[in-house]
Amino acid sequence: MTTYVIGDLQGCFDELQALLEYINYKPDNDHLWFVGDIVNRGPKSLECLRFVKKLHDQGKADMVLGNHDFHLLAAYSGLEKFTSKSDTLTQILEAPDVDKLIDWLRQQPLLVTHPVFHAIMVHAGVPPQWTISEAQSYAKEVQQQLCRPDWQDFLVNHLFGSEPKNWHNSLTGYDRLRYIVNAFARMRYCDANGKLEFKLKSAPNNNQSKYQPWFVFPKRRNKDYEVFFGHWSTLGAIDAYHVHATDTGCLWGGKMTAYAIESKQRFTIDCQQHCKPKLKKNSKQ
Ligand SMILES: [Mn+2]
Repeated sequence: MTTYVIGDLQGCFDELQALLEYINYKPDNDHLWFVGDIVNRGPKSLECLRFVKKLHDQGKADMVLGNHDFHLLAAYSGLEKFTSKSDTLTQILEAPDVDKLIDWLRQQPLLVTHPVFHAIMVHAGVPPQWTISEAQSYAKEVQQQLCRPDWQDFLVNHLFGSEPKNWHNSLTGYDRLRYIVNAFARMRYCDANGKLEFKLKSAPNNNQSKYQPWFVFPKRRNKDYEVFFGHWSTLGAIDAYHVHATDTGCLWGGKMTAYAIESKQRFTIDCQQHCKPKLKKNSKQ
């Protein structure tokens, strides 16, 4: 059995199928990890969502929620201020099976742990001050909230926003949950104590700022596991610092990645230009 970690799909369904063919994916033997941002911006978000759900229902795949997946949950819940011209979510919102798809999606985790290897998957990152077991437990707090019947109230009224920037275990309520979601699903840069910085989105450039990519801090407390993540398309294919970056920019005409955990092999295919939206790169995360 091979566990393949697949980078951000963002509606690039045809490229996903080409990638699975390229790696000779065997549904009965292999397991797929999807790093989140299954939907939005690309042309076939509905197909991507149905495909991942079907495999998950069969016990053949896991996913974690990314910021675009939260965006879909918000759009379904009527949060119009988060809909933008570049969204391609209408097809899902108008699909006959939308309720089932959303009800499944909102119960997905923020962190998945490999059953054998010391490896986890998150969408954006794990703050340097959290141990793996702390991260696992904080991720569950959010999942439990999203599994509650009043999940839409949490999503519409309390989830979105960039505060608090700093984590402390004494944080409570929605502030606590918002930091956890922002760290797992949006973070790129932070300081050594996990203070989040959202204005920076470019690739790292060796600057002397106290804000650095979340994974480079020497005293990071979660280096005992390999951390697989997506979200950061300008970062490139990094396999260092005990992390593996898998968003290689398929949406932007770059590559789509599958990383085989057991054999430590990275596979990529070139992506078609038609998946590339008419947008300035990184104009909005
Ligand atoms: Mn993302």
